[in-house]
Amino acid sequence: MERRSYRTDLWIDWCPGCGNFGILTAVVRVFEELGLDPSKTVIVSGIGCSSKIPHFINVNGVHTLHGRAIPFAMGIKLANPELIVIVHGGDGDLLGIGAGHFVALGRRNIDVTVILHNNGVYGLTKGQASPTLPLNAKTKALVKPNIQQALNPIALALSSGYTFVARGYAFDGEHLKNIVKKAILHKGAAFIDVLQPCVTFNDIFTAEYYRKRIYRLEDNSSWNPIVEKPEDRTIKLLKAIEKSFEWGDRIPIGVFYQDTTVSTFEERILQRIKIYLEMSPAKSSIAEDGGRSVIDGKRFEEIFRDYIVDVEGTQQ
Ligand SMILES: Cc1ncc(C[n+]2csc(CCOP(=O)(O)OP(=O)(O)O)c2C)c(N)n1
Ligand code: SF4
Repeated sequence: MERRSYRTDLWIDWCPGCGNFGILTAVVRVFEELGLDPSKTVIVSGIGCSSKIPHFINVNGVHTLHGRAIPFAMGIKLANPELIVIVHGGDGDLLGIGAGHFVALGRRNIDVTVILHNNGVYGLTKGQASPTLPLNAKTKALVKPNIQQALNPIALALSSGYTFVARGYAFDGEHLKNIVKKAILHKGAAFIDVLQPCVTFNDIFTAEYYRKRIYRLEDNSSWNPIVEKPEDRTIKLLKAIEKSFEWGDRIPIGVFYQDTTVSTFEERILQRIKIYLEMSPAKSSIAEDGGRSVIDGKRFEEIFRDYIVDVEGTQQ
């Protein structure tokens, strides 16, 4: 069988040597290996160097507003739960302006994969300090050292409720590919913090810096991040949070946490609206040909019959 090509032929305007290339390659290889249907796969991004990625991959793509990739992705997934939905964004996009949405996705545990291109700077707008750059760090793009504390993306994802949390490195392609694959196959909100050298504006977190420090969690045979029963959740979560603060001489990559015992938001909706999957919003007409919205009272009543409460507060 001929291998499907997921790359568009658009010219890529990332700087030569940028870590985004490694992420693009890893994602495309996963799509090839899984043989994803391009019409059922959607990449959603905000604004930034990293957010140009939907243009380079031959599946459905939406290049949205700065910080708004996650709400678009949540809407797409809930409107059509059959789709595979993947968000790409920078640390400025997802953890600065978009931080509230980042937390909301974790709390809901919607089956969406978020891939953070973590370069410690706002690349597209010329290197300002982003939410992951440590306090007092001074990159060549900054006039003075950074005046703000850094966020810990892994700890934030874990405490927000993401049920798959991992870290990859843009230039460890095989390892990153395996993580992306696991994240896409995971049922629930998945987050990957990808260390992505920005060769133009960040002269601290370079490939050389990471090469000396990165190690793989799975090389330690006692590391088991998978929650198999709800009773194990707290202990595994605490171990993962503790591990997420390891940053300095040694930087772990790999899966920090995976919990398949938590219901997804889609499953919770299904419990309340039995025909959600057959009649998800994407399968229901919302407007007439002329654009006038359609409110089908009968169908509405069918769905919400058990939930309609009259003004006196008695259930109908
Ligand atoms: C509401 C809004 N604020 C600010 C901007 C300007 N802006 C565009 S990209 C960007 C930062 C991108 O940085 P990051 O998200 O870290 O992505 P990178 O370019 O590093 O991949 C900013 C501030 C914008 N487009 N919209
Ligand atoms: S500015 Fe940085 S993040 Fe943007 S393309 Fe260049 S190297 Fe990559």
